[in-house]
Amino acid sequence: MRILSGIQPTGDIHIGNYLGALRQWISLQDKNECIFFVADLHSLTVPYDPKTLQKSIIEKIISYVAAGLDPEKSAIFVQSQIKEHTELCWLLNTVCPVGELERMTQYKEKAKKFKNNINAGLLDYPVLMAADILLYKADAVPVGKDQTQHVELARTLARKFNQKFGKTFIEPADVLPKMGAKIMSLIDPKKKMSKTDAPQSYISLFEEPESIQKKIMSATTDSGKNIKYDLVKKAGITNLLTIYSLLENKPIKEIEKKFKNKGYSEFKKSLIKVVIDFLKPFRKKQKELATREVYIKEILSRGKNKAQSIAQTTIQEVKEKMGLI
Ligand code: AQP
Repeated sequence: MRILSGIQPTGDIHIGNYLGALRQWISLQDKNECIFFVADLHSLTVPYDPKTLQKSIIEKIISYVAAGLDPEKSAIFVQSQIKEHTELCWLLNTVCPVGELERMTQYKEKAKKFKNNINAGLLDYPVLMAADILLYKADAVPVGKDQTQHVELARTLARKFNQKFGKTFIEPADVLPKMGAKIMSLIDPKKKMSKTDAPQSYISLFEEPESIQKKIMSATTDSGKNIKYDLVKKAGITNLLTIYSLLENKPIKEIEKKFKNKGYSEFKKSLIKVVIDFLKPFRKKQKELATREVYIKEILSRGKNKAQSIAQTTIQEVKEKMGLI
């Protein structure tokens, strides 16, 4: 299968992004043709600092490799370096009903969060994402739960285009992890963990041990005492249990048993150790890669070449089908 996905350079990649998306990418790269990119064009739709964006893009590439993406197995590139993404976005705009975009959950949430910057790009984000996917005729898109609505739109647009202009695109499937598709904020466990929220709400993949300790110790829980998985009554503890279970690779039941009759503080202290130990090799690799500028450039250049040749072939086909010269 051809697999494709991306992450925006909007902030630090956190354990939610890792457990929802990156971890799947890493396990899929052995048996599939994988293409992963940094979604820099998407990140322009929310307030950002042009002076730090380039640095943030490169940091994401480093994060991908430090977390376990293998550039020998996966093509890795930067979205804005392949102009066909925006070209296909425009062409798909012409088959996309505006109503489909206005009902998108992410659009509504971001429009609320960034009230003073509700730009057309924010509304059009899902069409660019459909273009990202359809350009490479990807079979499957590994994402967290918040992105499934957008992958569904990619399928809708593929179908609409195929009906109007003849079979061109594959309808891509979304691939979600069984657990961890929606890791919640440490401050507000009713909200998803997000890069653009306050730093206390997430743990970055390269977070220092002292900071991990502070964030977990102050993570919101309920007023009870039991370490029990209960999405409705104990959202905070349930979120921490999920993180524990995924990082330790142990079933929730086993962790509940381990902490039976023990308090939240003991559980949190144990979780701190689990998270610190799990992230330690990532921090080490990230530091090493940060000094290897030439290697990172080489990865990007190889990824770009591969992406470009697929993208150019698809755009040519699409333009011909749409009657363009
Ligand atoms: N909390 C989460 N739990 C599981 N998966 C998640 N993803 C995001 N948050 C969680 C998945 O990570 C990938 C990153 O997507 P993105 O960078 O395009 O933006 P996003 O989905 O909007 O993620 P963030 O972290 O919340 O970023 P901001 O704050 O910029 O909006 C996607 O596969 C996503 O599903």
